[in-house]
Amino acid sequence: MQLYYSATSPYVRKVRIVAIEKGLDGAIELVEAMPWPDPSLISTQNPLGKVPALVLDDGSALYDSPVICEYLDTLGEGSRLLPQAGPARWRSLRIQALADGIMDAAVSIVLERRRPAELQSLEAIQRATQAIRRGVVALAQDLGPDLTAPFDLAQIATAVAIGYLHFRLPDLELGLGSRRISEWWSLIRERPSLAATAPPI
Ligand SMILES: N[C@@H](CCC(=O)N[C@@H](CS)C(=O)NCC(=O)O)C(=O)O
Repeated sequence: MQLYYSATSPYVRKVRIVAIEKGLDGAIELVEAMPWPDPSLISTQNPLGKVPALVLDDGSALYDSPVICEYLDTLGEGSRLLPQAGPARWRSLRIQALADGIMDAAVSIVLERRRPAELQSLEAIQRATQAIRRGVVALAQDLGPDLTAPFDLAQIATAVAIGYLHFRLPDLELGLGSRRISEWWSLIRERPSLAATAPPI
């Protein structure tokens, strides 16, 4: 399998953490395909021009990150990262959607800030910032009473979202605003799959 990736994408990081946690890291070749500024390479695998895309051995490609994560979860070793049925599955998928939505809002701020100052929309930045603030509060509630619960897809998505806020928007101090998130973060931050996929400084 080949993973078309960029080193700073949080969606790619989520997929790579899942691959490591499932013991599949060695089965995946990384192909760098930076969508900015040139989406031509990634567009050969994902018509939307976005990383990640996972090219399977039969030449077909999977995207986007929730689909790839679920696919890898069916292949790898160990217990499932995404429960297969029932309320636990819907809870995990909801938390992943929340974490991915926080990443979407954070990426939109990063892109807005890259525009010339006179073209930036303060309103768009504030709207996305509020969405992130609400999202982080909800993620903290979703962690549940047991902070040592298994590192499943919900926790992986949460960790990647919080990590991306630290990485790209440290000035907004959005990621560790909640004591609960801070406590949990200090428990999981040394995990090898997180360390191995940390974005370049
Ligand atoms: N929902 C997608 C989001 C992927 C995404 O937005 N990737 C960004 C990189 S962080 C990208 O490739 N953007 C290029 C573009 O929007 O043209 C997923 O979960 O895979």
